[in-house]
Amino acid sequence: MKRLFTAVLGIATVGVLAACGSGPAPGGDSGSRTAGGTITMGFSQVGAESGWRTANTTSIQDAAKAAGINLKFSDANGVQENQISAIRSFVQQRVDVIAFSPVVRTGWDAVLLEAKNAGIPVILTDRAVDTQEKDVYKTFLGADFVQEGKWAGEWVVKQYAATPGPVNIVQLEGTTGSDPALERSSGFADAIAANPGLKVIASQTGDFTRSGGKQVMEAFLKANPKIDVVFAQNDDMALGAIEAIQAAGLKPGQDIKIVAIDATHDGMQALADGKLNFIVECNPLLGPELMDLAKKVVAGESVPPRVVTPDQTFDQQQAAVALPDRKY
Ligand code: GYE
Repeated sequence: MKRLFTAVLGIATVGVLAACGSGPAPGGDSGSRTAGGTITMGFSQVGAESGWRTANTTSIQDAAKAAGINLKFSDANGVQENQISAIRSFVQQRVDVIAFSPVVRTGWDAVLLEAKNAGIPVILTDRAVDTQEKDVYKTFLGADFVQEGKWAGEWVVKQYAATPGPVNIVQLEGTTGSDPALERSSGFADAIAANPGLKVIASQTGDFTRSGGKQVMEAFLKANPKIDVVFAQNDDMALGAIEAIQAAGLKPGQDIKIVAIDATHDGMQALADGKLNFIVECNPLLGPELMDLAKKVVAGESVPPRVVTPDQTFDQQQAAVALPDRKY
């Protein structure tokens, strides 16, 4: 009976250790959890390419502090290899949980398997990955990018419902190979297919940056005598495009209509000022929800495999009303 009890106790202890997330460390417990039970999270951020990203970083840092989570934050400067090294170093440090916002969708299998084999749970934040591997992340927290692209496209469809085509659209894409660029492109294309007069005459990446948006828009304006609409896959590229349109002697929001995604403060200001026509929101304030999910995952509790953050849309009047209370 006593032996049975010891065996049961042994299993229970292993269970508790496994539930801690980092699991029993080979060669002794070098786990990063302090005696007080503080959770250590390694977070690998894409970079600081946009207003959205800056708001997202602040949200994660503030939420970690508020939740009492020890955050090891690493900025990859838009380079996938930097993210892979950061994640590897989090594995070596035996953090309790790893979260990251993948710069592109592919190429993560090896490092995700390393984390899995080390018993460290991973949470995808903001962007998804493509992988055939099983159980390499616990959950994916972020927006529905296809829906965002669809809403942007539906606005264009509605705007030009009574206009005989062709309506010439140029698209400023986000970072090539990134989840939001791929999905926003496909959602937008699906929506505008409703009216064959709507044509995407040029589409190129502006890398989600203001300078990228400006540069690509300058080239679009030189190459195309008639541009009716710009679809910018984020606010920063739309703001860059506004500069290029003004420099070409045209009125953004009037001569050329602009629809964007994010609804950051600067984008909303441009919308309220009439330089932009429509914005689909993408909420960057993922920090509090990420910390909740991290606590659950580390405690061994189950979490839904996908957590979608809700978004809304704004026209010029709605932007003017919403601006004073905007948190980002
Ligand atoms: O829309 C863009 C940022 O992944 C949702 O990345 C994010 C996107 C956001 O640089 O501004």
